[in-house]
Amino acid sequence: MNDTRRAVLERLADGPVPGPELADDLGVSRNAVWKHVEALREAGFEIDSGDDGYDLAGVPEYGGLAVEFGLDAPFEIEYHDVVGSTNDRARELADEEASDVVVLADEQTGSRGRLDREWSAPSGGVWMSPVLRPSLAPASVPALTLAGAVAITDAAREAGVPAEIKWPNDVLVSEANENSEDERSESSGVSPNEVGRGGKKLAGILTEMEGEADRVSWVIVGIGVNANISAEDLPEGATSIREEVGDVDRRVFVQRLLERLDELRDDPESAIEAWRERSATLGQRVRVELPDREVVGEAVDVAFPGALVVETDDGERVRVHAGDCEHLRPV
Ligand code: BT5
Repeated sequence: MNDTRRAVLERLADGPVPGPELADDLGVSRNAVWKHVEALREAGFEIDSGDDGYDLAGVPEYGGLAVEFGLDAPFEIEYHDVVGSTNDRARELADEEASDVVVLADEQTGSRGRLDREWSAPSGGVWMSPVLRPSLAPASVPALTLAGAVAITDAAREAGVPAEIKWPNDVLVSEANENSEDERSESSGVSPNEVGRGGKKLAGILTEMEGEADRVSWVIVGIGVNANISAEDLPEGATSIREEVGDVDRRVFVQRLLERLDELRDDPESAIEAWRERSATLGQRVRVELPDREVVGEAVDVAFPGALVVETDDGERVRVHAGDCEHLRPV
């Protein structure tokens, strides 16, 4: 948001203020004040003009200015009703040197998961891609995925959803309250009855970056949360905030998520510590699919900058840096 417009909003939020006073305080013309007020009205803010001056009577439910208003983190929001992929749009902005901009959409028509998998993103979700330029070494960037997962989990818990994190990038509602029959799978000599994905998937993260060997240029932490969406509009095995507890105020949800991400983004150690506390994976028997093999054992820790430490049945400790992880039932 333009700084003057932000200042106009902040003044109006404190109570009615006459136009001329506002113009003097902000050092702009009365005509400029009027233009800002009109632009804010167009964006959905209800601004009354009475005898006492302009007064803020209502904030739009969702959208760029709505999220920026009252956001306690230094992000600008670029909002779209519909976009192909927020990550793709964020990459364009990153190429134009943008920083601390968040692409936010109500609906995506071409969104991606990891390894170019399809990601369903119907209207009602929280689909967002912050463009960050962290002061981290490239090798530390995976910690930002963990920070994103912590931020999603905390925002979801504040909304009443008992969310947990599954390594590396899923936020789940654990199957304690769910019927997991449909989530079992077969492979690798483990009985299908032993296997569960660990719960229903509420959110996923797709982190992309550009940089040189010793310097990060940008990182995009693409975050998809199934917010106000019904189960029939999502793939099997998915859940949403609506399904768990009813619709959430997405404006507040996005604000909380970004404020938490902002706290953790330059502090990978805290992100990892917070991740451990919210993890559904640690202590579980897991199977991790790697491109060339699979690792089965107990997930005993997550190590900097985000590797899963698995203790195999013959006592070997293996660090896994990327892969798909399944939670197995105890033998
Ligand atoms: C992910 O991939 O979980 C990363 C998803 C990232 C999506 C965000 S939305 C904003 C930003 N813009 C983008 O274009 N992407 C990011 P992965 O771990 O590979 O999981 C993908 C798998 O999840 C799919 O193969 C489906 O099985 C399942 N899936 C697809 N859509 C889903 C949904 N809405 N909810 C839960 N599961 C889903």
